[in-house]
Amino acid sequence: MGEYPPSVTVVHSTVVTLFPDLFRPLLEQSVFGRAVRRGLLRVDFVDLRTFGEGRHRVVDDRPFGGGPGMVLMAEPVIRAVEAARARHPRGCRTVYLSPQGRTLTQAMVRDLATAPGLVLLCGRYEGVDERALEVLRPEEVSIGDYVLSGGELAAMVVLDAVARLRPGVLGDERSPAEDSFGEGEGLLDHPHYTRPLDVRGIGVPEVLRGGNHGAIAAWRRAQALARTRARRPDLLRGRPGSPDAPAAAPPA
Ligand code: 6GU
Repeated sequence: MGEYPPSVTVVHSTVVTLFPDLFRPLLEQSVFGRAVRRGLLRVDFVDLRTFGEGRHRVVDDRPFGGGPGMVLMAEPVIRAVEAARARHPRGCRTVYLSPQGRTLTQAMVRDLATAPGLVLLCGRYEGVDERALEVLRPEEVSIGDYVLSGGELAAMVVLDAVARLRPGVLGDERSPAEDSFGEGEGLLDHPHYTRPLDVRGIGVPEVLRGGNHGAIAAWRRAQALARTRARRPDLLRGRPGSPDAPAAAPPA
């Protein structure tokens, strides 16, 4: 029903990582895998190890100043990202996945989806030598306030969220405009039910069993609003009709 944003352009992403194999399940399974097989999406990899130093292709070293863990060295990261960028047209965007980044939102996903290509840099260990970031100037993105052992899972989150905005990826009958945080309402989703009618004595709301589409739509909207108010009141802040919204202008 809803329209896809007309400006969605990302088809091709290149991931810079020490662990390309971690992405295999995403690329082969389910919605994402089907889109890749149909040629709606393309994900390539630059193996950071290839750009390591010496016979052992070393990519990390101990931090100046001491402390635990290892730091990814600047040169291998710079060369790997430059190699990845060379595979994309001008205007491609580089995202460094890191807990220090801006927390990803659906608005950021929609914006990233307009890029002519994405280069996703996955960190590991304690992070990347700051000078690589100074040279590459990537956009730094986090997926939430918790710590993962590397950027790979976060890169998969970005890939999935961007990919499903592309026409055809979800299948014909669905549109991301109807999502929670979608273009439309920015509300949490309403509850869903399927067969059978009775699950351990719990039924299905009567309104969903009649064919009154207006009543169904109204019920779903009310449920979405009530859930959002209960679970994520922050999403309602500033909306018309919410307590802290600016008062409506008096009639002239
Ligand atoms: Cl993007 N990377 C890591 N390592 N941890 C995270 C994250 C990213 N986002 C949240 N936690």
